[in-house]
Amino acid sequence: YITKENKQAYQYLKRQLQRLPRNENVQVLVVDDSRQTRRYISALLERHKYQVLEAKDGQEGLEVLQNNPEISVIITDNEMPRMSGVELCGEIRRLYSDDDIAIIGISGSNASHLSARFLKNGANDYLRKPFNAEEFYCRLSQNVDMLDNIATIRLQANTDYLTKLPNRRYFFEQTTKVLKSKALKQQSSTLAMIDIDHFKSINDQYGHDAGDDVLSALAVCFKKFFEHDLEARLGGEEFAVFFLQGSVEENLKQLELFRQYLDANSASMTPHKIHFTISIGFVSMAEQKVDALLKAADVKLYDAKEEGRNRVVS
Ligand code: GH3
Ligand code: MG
Ligand code: MG
Ligand code: MG
Ligand code: MG
Repeated sequence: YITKENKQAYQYLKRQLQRLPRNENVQVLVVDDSRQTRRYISALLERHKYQVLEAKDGQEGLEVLQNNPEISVIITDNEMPRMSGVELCGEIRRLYSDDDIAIIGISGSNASHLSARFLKNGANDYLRKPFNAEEFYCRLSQNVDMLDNIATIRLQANTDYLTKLPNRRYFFEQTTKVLKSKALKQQSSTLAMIDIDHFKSINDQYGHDAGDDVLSALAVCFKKFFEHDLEARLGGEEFAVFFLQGSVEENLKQLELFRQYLDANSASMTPHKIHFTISIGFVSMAEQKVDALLKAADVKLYDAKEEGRNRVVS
């Protein structure tokens, strides 16, 4: 489940997984009204394997940006027809965070205040033409490093270290956003709380590391079964799924299949061949606070435990 906020983070992850030289996955947009300058800057970028897109003024730059959401760096001239570079900066910052897109202003103008105007309007850096190619590469690379660092930290802040599932913090942030947009339309929300049965005795019998293996194995299944929904490890051996698609009946059926699948297959998922089961509390209601949804699901989960575990209660 990828949100716009995590776009950069996942791009970073993708780059790491594919082990591609970094630049090959970095899209740079060059905005300049002079075809000659555009070509010169693009050639510099291509020499270092960056992916390059071009636009001939700010207006076109915005259009290219909207059609290419993976662009992460914009290099822009200032004096251009229709929309200047400084104006373009302002527009981009209205639409995109500086955590996602870096802007480098470039101009041949002698106006000494131009660098300040670029920076005040949201540019991250500024170069005077003619510039030295080495300096150009260094500044560009530092800006890409900064974006990568932010992406890494953001991903780590949103991910549970053991299971690599989204964590509680991410779950609350994202569901709160979805609930806010649903509130306007008076729609109901569907959520499940999932808890491993007798997990304490798994730890007691096989050790804490084996318990961790169970948590990780369960997380892999979560990703498979709830690919299009928002699943998270809330803490300990408790998980939640916030459904983003399907009818209530379909969601409930999917959870029942998940429960059955684990009951039948969990024993082959870990080195110690530990058979484990889960209990599930399920709710679907018009509610605007995720806490309230979780609380309601927790009541159902408690019932599932009381009624003998390894079941879904709605
Ligand atoms: P129930 O069926 O009622 O849910 O019983 P339970 O034993 O699963 O529940 P209980 O809340 O009594 O115990 C949960 C245990 O989960 C206690 C805690 O030590 C363990 N636990 C929490 N986080 C982790 C973890 O990250 N790794 C491991 N191995 N154990 C954990
Ligand atoms: Mg110009
Ligand atoms: Mg418990
Ligand atoms: Mg438990
Ligand atoms: Mg528990």
